[in-house]
Amino acid sequence: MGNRPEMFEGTDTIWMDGEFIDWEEAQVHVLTHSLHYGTGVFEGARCYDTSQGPALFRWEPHLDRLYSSAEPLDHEIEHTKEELTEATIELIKRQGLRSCYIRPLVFYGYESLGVGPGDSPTRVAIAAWPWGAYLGEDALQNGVAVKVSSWRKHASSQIPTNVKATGPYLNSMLAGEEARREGYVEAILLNKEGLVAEGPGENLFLVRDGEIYTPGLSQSILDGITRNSVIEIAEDIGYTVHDNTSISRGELYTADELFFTGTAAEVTPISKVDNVEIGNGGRGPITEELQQRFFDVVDRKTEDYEEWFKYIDV
Ligand code: PPE
Repeated sequence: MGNRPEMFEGTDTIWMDGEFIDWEEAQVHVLTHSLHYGTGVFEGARCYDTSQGPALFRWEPHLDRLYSSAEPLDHEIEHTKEELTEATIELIKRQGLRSCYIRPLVFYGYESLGVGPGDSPTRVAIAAWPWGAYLGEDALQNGVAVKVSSWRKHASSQIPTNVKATGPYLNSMLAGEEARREGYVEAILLNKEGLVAEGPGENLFLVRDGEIYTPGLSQSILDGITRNSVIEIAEDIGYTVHDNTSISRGELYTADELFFTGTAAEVTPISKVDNVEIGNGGRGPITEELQQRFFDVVDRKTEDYEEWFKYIDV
């Protein structure tokens, strides 16, 4: 095959169903169940090249979320958490990666077709590749212009939103592409009630009068691991964090600061919503402080939060 896409340069191995195989060999049949019905579940985690060497960031919560996402879809993962951890570490070592994004995927394979997965086997794959700033380097400094999507976030009464399943990302894809077609970098989705939910692949935070707000878990959002980390970091600095709120659309435009969090997006400031400048129209001071602190933590420039890291012995 050859001609690996640019995004995946520097990689050569995928772990699939218990084996390390060549990147190009990691193929599935076109009648794979999850390809037709979006019945997979996945994770996105990061390995940071810290001052103490490469380390998985908050690996356990990511793994726990993968296994709990699998439950409502009736997936039975035949591998233990220890096996997947070992596989991931070995995958990173074999490819000589230091800083990378890790994508475990659990999906129904090829056996029978029809909405019910029937005898289709649950298969597991893990990939890891270098992935820099999700919304661009510039985004981390200057923030991103976002559009409030005309698409609503699906309600968790329709498709569970605390489950990281593949199919529901159609909702994210539609919102993101609508925004990009109109020249924005990213979208914000309102939930079925018209309250702020999250970004297509990020949780959202708002700063007002020196306090921090983020939509509660009942607002049809993913229970983001970066969200939880940033809440803890902010509270440890001394900020009041309201993490069980509902935020109205109007509050977005009048916020002092807004920012996204996510494994891929890390801590990304939002500069404008629907072309209305937020605060000074760039990265706000509290966002900058939290972002700086977040990067200091993941680079292991500080000694606290040590329990968030699983070091890889390279
Ligand atoms: N909400 C959604 C809908 C979401 O997809 C993510 C992660 C988050 C919130 C933040 O969750 P956490 O990563 O646990 O802090 N989105 C993943 C996929 C991004 C992609 O483009 O693919 C991610 O950041 O890895």
